[in-house]
Amino acid sequence: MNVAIQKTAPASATDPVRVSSRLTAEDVGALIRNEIQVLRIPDFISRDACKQITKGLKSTGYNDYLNAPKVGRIGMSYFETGMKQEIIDHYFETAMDNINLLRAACAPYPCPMDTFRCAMDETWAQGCTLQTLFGKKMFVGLSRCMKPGIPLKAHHDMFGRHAPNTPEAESLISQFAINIYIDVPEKGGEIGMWNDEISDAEFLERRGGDYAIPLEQLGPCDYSAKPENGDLILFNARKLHAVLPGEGVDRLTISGFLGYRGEKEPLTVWS
Ligand SMILES: O=C(O)CCC(=O)C(=O)O
Ligand SMILES: [Fe+2]
Repeated sequence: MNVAIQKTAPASATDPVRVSSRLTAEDVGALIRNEIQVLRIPDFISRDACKQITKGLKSTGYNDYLNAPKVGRIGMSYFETGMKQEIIDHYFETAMDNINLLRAACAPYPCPMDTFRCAMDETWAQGCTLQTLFGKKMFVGLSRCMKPGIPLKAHHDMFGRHAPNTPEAESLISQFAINIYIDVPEKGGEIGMWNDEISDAEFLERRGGDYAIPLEQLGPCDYSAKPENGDLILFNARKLHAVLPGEGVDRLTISGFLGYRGEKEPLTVWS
């Protein structure tokens, strides 16, 4: 596949990818203001924690997404509910058990999503809380497993598609992806991003019957970020993005979304 060929963005003040040594409100502000598209924080969790958590996640075991075959996950994404009431009920019924399942898989280390939630809460003036929907707590901390050679096809993430006409989705100003990289291949597995922010209607049309747009249908990505074990990466989930195929090992992450609704509001997290 030649889709991994990327344009290399020049390192300048306008570089869409920023690398920082710790999580700060200033850098999250730069994402919110659209000054940068990707914020990478190396060594957010230790290499020792990554090794132990890798074992815990693998022994817990991955199941495929209900609507994205070949992509393994522990926990459940609200994206999988597809507005079907039965699956929505299942999502909320299992939300707390899944949070605790991830905690058990990470023990004796804290679950990296808990670490992120605390760090974000301490960093953002109005705090960071678990998203509620229909008066119920959502799940956060989905662990994803990408097999070598398999990409996560190009998509954007829009809470509003899955929870339409809800105050929670309608009040969102920005949606960022949160990923903590637990075990990633040395070659491949980059996040590729395109400058395009297409409407959800256009996205749904372009993906057709698939869960996302095959990489072959797009030109090379406009910029990319190569994660390393222990990284925390936040990026603008409303831009078209994909995970390029990795080589050799399974690519394990713990993930969620971060919602911004204005300076006077807390940030929220969910999967
Ligand atoms: O695994 C990644 O690097 C990004 C996955 C993704 O599409 C997301 O978190 O929204
Ligand atoms: Fe995504």
